[in-house]
Parts: sequence; C-alpha cells; structure tokens
Amino acid sequence: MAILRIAIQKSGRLFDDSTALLRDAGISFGSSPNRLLRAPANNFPLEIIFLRDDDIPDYVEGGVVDAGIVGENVLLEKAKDIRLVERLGFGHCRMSIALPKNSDYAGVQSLAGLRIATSYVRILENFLAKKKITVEIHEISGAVEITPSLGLADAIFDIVGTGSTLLANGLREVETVLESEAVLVAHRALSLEKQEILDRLLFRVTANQNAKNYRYILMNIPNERIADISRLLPGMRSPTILPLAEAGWSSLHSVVREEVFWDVLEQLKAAGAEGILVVPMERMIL
Ligand code: PRT
Ligand code: ZN
Repeated sequence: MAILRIAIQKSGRLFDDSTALLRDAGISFGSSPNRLLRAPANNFPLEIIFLRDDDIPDYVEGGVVDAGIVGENVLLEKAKDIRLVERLGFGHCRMSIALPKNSDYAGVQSLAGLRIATSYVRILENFLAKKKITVEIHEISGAVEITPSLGLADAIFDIVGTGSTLLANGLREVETVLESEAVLVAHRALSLEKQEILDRLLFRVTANQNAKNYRYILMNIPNERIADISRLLPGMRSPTILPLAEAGWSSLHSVVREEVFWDVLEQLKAAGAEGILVVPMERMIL
C-alpha cells in the first residue's frame, strides 16, 4: 500500500504547529525527532520526515518526499517547481527592508545604490527588479540585523515577526515586500494513490481550519422576524429554525465567519434576536 512522505521542520519556529496540525488531523506518530529523523504514522498511511526548512522545497521537487510544510518565504526563495497546496494559517511573518532608524527615507527610490544585506537574495532581487531599482546585495547567512551597525551594510532585508529584533538593533522597517505563512506543498506529479492520501489529509486539515474560521451561533427570535434575520445569516445552506415552547418564538442556529462575526452580532441584536449564544466548533465539513 502506498505511503505519503511528508517533510516538516526538524526544530524551529514551525515545528510545534506542524506536528499539531498532523495530530489534530487524528494522525499519531512518535514524538522524538531528535535522533529519529523519520517517524511512521501509526494510524494513517503517512511517514513524517524531519528536515531543515531550507531543504524541504528541494526534497519535494526531487521526489525524495511527496509533500512538505514550509514557510512561503522559503518556498519563494528556493523557487522550486512544486505545488502550493494550501495555506496553513500559522508561522505568520513578513519580509521587510529596514534602515538605521535615523536615516532618511522617501520611498523605494531612496534604496538605489545602497548595500543591502540579506539571506533572501532572490525575493529581494525580484522586488527591486519590479521597482527598477539597482542596489548592491550582500548575501549573509545569519544575524543579518547586526550588519548595519557593523558598517557592513546600509540596509537589511529580513523576516520580521513582532519587529522587536529590528527595534533592538536600531532599525526601522521601511518596505514590506512579502506577507508569509506556513504552506503545504507537494510534488508536481504524485501517483494516484499518493494524491488520494494527500486529499484525505487535506480534507482533515480543512475541516479543522473551517472550525477555527467559523462560530456556531444560536438565538431566540420572534417568528415574524425569521425572514429578516435569516438574510443576515446565510450559514452553510440556510439557518436551522426550531420552534420554542413559547408560542410565536423560534430558535435559530447557524454559522458565522469569524471575521464578520461582531458585525453580524450587532445586526442580529438590532433585528430583534435575543439570548444569542456563540459556541466554538470542533470540526466543520463544508
Ligand atoms: O533550522 P532551520 O533551517 O530549519 O530553521 P531556521 O532557523 O531557518 O528557521 P526558523 O525556525 O527561525 O523559522 C522558520 C520559519 O518561521 C521562517 O522561514 C518563517 O517562515 C517563519 N517565521 C515566523 C519566522 C518568524 N516568524 C520570525 N520572527 N522566521 C524568523 N523570524 C525571526 C526574525 O527574522 C527575527 O530575527 O525571528 C526573530 C525575531 O523576530 P521579531 O520580529 O519578532 O523580533
Ligand atoms: Zn532554515
């Protein structure tokens, strides 16, 4: 029987969320990647391979592994011929250009001719080419943020999370080049059996993501408001309406997207809904 090999980061910022994603999909596997760099799943046709994030795109392209979880920043930098299957909603960061905090900046043109240190040469080159700006790129493998204070560069291009590393090094962000998150990637041409396993995995992952993106909501409404209130709640197909013991009233159940949730709540209240309850969901299959 076919087994799908998936690479995840061996240790580092994506490790916890990547293993949690697989475990939340009901997949169990041994937990100690320190010595063991591969772990077969016990209850799903999956083998987990623990790698450095930088190696994952190459391994996926070459077919050494079938799929992987990696930062979009790494995916773009490596520019391998692989498929982006799904954004995973963790590992959020941005990639920005930063200058010493007191230097003048009047738009991207100010970067012309500067020495910019980075580990992400390709992404930076693409950005500057689009803006038609020429700079001197210095490729550095780590601790990019200290190069301006050492006089090795005039600016840096690097990953920013909270921004406190930039601040601590006397730098200020002047251009955001990319917003990134962890993504599921796959080999271009998986066998039918392996693609089926990937689809099963994706089905589980999506059910979990949907549950995070939606809230289950129930409320009491006077019967004459059913039509109005239903319009505010498209739900999955249409809301569920159940009669209350008290005549003239119904209980309405539906789901609401997280990002519009507060707006909808206000509209429901204004439209006469009472006793509104909001409950988290475990899984949601659309
Ligand atoms: O060993 P391996 O090569 O696998 O790991 P790595 O050291 O190359 O990567 P790692 O674990 O640091 O990051 C893995 C992925 O996490 C990155 O490729 C990004 O997709 C994502 N990510 C999310 C981040 C950050 N947030 C982040 N803040 N990667 C790096 N940082 C750095 C940032 O550059 C700064 O130096 O963390 C530091 C703290 O950031 P601030 O802005 O919060 O101060
Ligand atoms: Zn790395």
